[in-house]
Amino acid sequence: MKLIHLSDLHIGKKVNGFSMIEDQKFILIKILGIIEEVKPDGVIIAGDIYDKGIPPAEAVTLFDDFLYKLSEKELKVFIISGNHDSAERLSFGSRIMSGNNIFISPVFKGKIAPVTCSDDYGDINFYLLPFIKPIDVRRRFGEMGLDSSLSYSDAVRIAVDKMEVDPAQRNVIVTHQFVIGAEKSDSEEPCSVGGTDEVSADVFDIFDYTALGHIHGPQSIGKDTIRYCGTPLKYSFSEEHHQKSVTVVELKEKGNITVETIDLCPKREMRTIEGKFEDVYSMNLYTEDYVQVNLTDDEPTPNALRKLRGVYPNIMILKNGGRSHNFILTAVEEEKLVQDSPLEIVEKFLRDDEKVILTDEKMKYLKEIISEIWGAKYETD
Ligand SMILES: [Mn+2]
Repeated sequence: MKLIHLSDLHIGKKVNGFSMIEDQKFILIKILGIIEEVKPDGVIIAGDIYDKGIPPAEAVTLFDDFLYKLSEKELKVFIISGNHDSAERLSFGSRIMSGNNIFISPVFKGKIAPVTCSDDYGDINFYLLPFIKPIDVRRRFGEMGLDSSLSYSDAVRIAVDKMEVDPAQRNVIVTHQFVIGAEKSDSEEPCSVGGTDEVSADVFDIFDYTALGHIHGPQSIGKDTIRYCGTPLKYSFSEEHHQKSVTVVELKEKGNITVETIDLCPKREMRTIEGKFEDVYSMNLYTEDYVQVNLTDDEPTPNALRKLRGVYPNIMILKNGGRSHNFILTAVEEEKLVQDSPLEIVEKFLRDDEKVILTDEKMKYLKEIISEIWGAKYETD
């Protein structure tokens, strides 16, 4: 049985204020192309389908379309909810969809029954474990007398124990947790202080393949068969050197399993450009990539963002002014700045950068000056 393992689509996500929907649409089409070629028997999506519990309409439309195209193929789809999803909303209609070979984890209620499929080598059980917290396990297994000291590791261990997995068969778990040893990036939900949300990899020892979601860089933990496939797109500059991919898993007879990857090429890359303003500006390499520009001049360059946008229309972050000024502005913040009135801008600057709150008297004085410069339009806030 051949499987394609995906996770962390985060459909509807904004990165530094930029909507990723066009990039997501593009990459999902690429993924459908890979599926067309590989002809898997199943597609796994290991959580964080959406970026928000209540995703924007365009995100739902895009995912609905993707799911429909998957359903037209001869394959099964296994989906779980991640920490970014609402388990209830994601599983809407799931009992109906299971009739069309689309299996979505219901809200965690305790014992998980597998979805069993078969191939020439026998049965394969798919356990769909949605993202869970210790509190979910304590609530569902009240009779065990678990208290607030229950760790993530033990919570997931209990959830797995209750599955009563038959080790003689082939078993796949789809899960969305942070496994100890995984290398993080900046676009995951901030992890708990001191790593309390970490789960020990040995919890998954009983499974032939552990299809993980949650961590955004593709990586295996300890062995090939405990694996994060990673996001299909880069969602932060900390990921600029990642090679995003889909994971292809082939299970033959028990114990015979191969794991490979197929690289994904995005519509727009995400990368950092560093140098003096004149050099960066005159490179004249027009690109629609998402860039962060670090200007290393000693002094900030006036209107740098506006000028650079001619060359890098999708500039996301500008670090302007080298060591002496740590002036960081995202493009969206600048746009907001243009819309703000001068009074709001001065007030914000004094409050955030200088830690000064204006007295009524000073505010009045400031308004007078602003109105003198720009006219009566900005007299009131
Ligand atoms: Mn995620």
